[in-house]
Amino acid sequence: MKLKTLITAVALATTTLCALAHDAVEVQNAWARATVKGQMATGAFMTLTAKDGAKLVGASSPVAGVSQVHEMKMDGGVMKMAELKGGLELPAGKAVELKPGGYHVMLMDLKEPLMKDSSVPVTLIFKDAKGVESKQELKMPVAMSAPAGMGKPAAMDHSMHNMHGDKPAAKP
Ligand SMILES: [Cu+2]
Repeated sequence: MKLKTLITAVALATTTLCALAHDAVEVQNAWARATVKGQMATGAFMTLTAKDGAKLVGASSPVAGVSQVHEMKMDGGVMKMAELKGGLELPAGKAVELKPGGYHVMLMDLKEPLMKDSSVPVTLIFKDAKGVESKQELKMPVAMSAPAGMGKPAAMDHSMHNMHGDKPAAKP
């Protein structure tokens, strides 16, 4: 499991655009928002593509007491967020974006601040069409805001190959 985590993390940090073909759900552009001292919660963001369709039903992280799949929406003119009780639907082959202001993985009860330029382990829990649960371990880079180049359509242009020129966040 350790090795797989490392490979996933390095792949995320360097060649995010290359499909992680062995996983049922492809994870791209993952990052978590850095926190300041005393801040108890933050969001983690990414683009998920489930080849055969799946649901993101939960998450966990050693740095957070509670991790939930959240959505943000307008409610009577006020932006509110709440747990997506049934999980986040990932239609087959369709990229679903988790981003600030929309869906996100909420890390709560933080045990330590998330330092900018570090990385945070997050495990995503998926359910496939048959209801079979699978887990995917990631190491997400921690940043103040979406790293440059993220949030654009993946196939936009070839300069995207260099968008993760930053050093790999992974440590064994
Ligand atoms: Cu939230």
